[in-house]
Amino acid sequence: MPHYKLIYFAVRGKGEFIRQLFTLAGVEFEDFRQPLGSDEWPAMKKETPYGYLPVLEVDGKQLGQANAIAKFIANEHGLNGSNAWEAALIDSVGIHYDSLFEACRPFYKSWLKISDQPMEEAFKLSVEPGRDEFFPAICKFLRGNESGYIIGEKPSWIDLLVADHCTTFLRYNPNYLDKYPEAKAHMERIHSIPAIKKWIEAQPQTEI
Ligand SMILES: N[C@@H](CCC(=O)N[C@@H](CS)C(=O)NCC(=O)O)C(=O)O
Repeated sequence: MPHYKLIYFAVRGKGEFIRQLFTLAGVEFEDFRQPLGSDEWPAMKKETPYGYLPVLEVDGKQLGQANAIAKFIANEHGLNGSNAWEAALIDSVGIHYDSLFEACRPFYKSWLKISDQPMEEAFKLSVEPGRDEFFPAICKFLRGNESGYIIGEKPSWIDLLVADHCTTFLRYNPNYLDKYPEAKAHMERIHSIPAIKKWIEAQPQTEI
């Protein structure tokens, strides 16, 4: 088994679903959590493939971009759908999610205090419109799939990504998913998978 080192910040953000993916796959990994706002980050940033975290090191070789990391692990461990069609559908949801993540960036910046915009304003002006672009398609997938997963008959990396997003914004605003009950039920379903439940219970309860 290769040595996997997942490098991310000490929050959930775009790293937690990958930690959960390793957990679901039953694969050991080094869970490196860089403290937020540390003086080391600017130098580290220059050493990453794209200037961002997460980065996965596999026996010292680096892979950047959260979705590419997730697909790599998921492909190796049966968590990227059951065939090429399902993998493509999962990919399409991942690309759709990237728009929501970018819409949420002003909120994260405000939370990190690297922008002057009040969090409440970022939530109203950026997160809520992003949510309303994103979740109708997710709920449609969920209504059309008896398995309870977004795509296919078994959990995939996209279930973990979407469920973790829901955790963040339900913590901020318990009404976040009132218009999208299928997504809320999905989050609860994913987070009650025994391995995931156990993992979450052992983690620090960070806001983002
Ligand atoms: N497209 C990248 C975006 C990753 C990203 O935005 N990472 C943020 C944390 S969530 C980061 O590294 N921020 C530090 C910085 O910009 O210096 C991905 O999906 O992995």
